[in-house]
Amino acid sequence: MALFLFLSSAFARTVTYDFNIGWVTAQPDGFSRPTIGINGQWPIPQITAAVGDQLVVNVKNDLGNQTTSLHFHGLYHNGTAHMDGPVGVTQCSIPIGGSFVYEFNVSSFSHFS
Ligand SMILES: [Cu+2]
Repeated sequence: MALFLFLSSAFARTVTYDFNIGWVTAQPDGFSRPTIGINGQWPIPQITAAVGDQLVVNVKNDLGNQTTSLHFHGLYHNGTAHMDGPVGVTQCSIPIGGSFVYEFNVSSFSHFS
């Protein structure tokens, strides 16, 4: 699951989110179906942080039938590659019922696509 991170300008701070990843019923393509959501929502909640902030995302895998992770696509992770999220690349998947804490300093975008 890739997250969109919206950056704003502010003094550096710690920004914390609690994300329970679980199934919701949604219509991502116009047809109602089981969809992976966060905190019972789809579209998933937005993360708002500023460059220089410390981002903490407490993730719980409540999917019940599959593993997961969060991937912070497009952000630099100099020194925190283990927090970037792609399964099998920088971390093992979060097991069913398991938790993982993502924590890193938000730097500028490398790209956004
Ligand atoms: Cu990516």
